[in-house]
Amino acid sequence: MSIVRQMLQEGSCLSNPDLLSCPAMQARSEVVARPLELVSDPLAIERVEMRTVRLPLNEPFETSFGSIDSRLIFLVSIEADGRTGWGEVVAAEEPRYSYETVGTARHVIQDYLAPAMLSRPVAGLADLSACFASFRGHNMAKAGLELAFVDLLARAREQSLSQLIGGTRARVPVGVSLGIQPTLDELLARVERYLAYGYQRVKLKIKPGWDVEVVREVRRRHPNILLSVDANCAYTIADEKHLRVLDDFDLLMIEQPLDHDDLIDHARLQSIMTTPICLDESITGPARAKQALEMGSCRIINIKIGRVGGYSQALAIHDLCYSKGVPVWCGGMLESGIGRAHNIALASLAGFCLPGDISASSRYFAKDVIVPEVVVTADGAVEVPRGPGLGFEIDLNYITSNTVSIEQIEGSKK
Ligand code: OSB
Ligand code: MG
Repeated sequence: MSIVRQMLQEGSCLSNPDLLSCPAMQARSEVVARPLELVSDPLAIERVEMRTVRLPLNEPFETSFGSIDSRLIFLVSIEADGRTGWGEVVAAEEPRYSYETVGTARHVIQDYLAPAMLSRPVAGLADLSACFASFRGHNMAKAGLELAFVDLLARAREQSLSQLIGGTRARVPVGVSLGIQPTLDELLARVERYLAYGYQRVKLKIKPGWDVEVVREVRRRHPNILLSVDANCAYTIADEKHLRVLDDFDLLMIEQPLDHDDLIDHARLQSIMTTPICLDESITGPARAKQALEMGSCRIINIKIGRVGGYSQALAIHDLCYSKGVPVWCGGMLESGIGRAHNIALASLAGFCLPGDISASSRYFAKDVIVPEVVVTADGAVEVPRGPGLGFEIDLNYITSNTVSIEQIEGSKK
């Protein structure tokens, strides 16, 4: 039984405005045990490859900041000792969700991060973070390289990513994120479809003009589902009265209602709403997560490896939240299977008790870049792969046939 179902059966979550009171989420005093050795034998990276691949989306994805109908996927691979590790930079083409773009990430990797990574052997994850630390920001660019490094480390040890980072779940609960639709009927049809597939939680993208009435109707038709909303920063504190109406719908959470860098107004909004606020865009690293929790800006955190700058930061936020009994879940960025495989590993950690935005490959693309594709079970879970590294094969032929650009950065001593 999933932890969510368990929490629901205990009757303590949806019925209780304060998720922290769920028995499953009581503060843990024990230290999180993790086999991931932050230190490893020094590894001389020989080459970094950056590649962009255009994958059409099965249908347009619309949020409060715009609509896209294809995804320019940014893959990075690194080579050492005859092995290749794969990562994904989750930046979009335009600076809307975040200031980073495919273009800024390419520049920062090409001119700063890859040269730093190639300049000397890298002795583990902590050393890689240190190598990047003097460059400010550009978390998605840093994370892309870090993901590739962690995949390489896992392959070299013949461990799965999940094993390497100390994951405890064999399967992870998943939900679906549904974009803004041209009509309410189209949204309702998608809600039905994804519930029938088994997804354990439905998240609706909202914006002014597509919010209260939409949520009311979905909730009326589905009184018992786990339902949440994501505003992607579309409101201000001046909308507080309007947002409070959402308290009527027994939502699991409201994600990022206000501006990305405003923890103060989020704290004010949380103090007058019973629905837990979940922060996404605002949480750019462990320090910001600590501030948000101390200020009461949110009660749930969405962790995205790209947004926070890599596994090391994602693990630190997880550990902080786990020790405080704050639920976390794994967000998504419409990744290809490569980024998705990393998300599955992250979501296998103990604190990820709420369903992640980790949908089946077929929810996004006609065909994915990995084999087998990610599938969702009829009871709304994704199996955590056990094979070495990502645990999926890379479909290099398919990647090559959709490649838009490739650049290689070589180390000095080949
Ligand atoms: O805010 O969580 C978000 C996609 C792109 C950018 C931001 C977000 C999203 C999603 C989709 O909600 C999650 C997914 O299924 O990958
Ligand atoms: Mg979000």
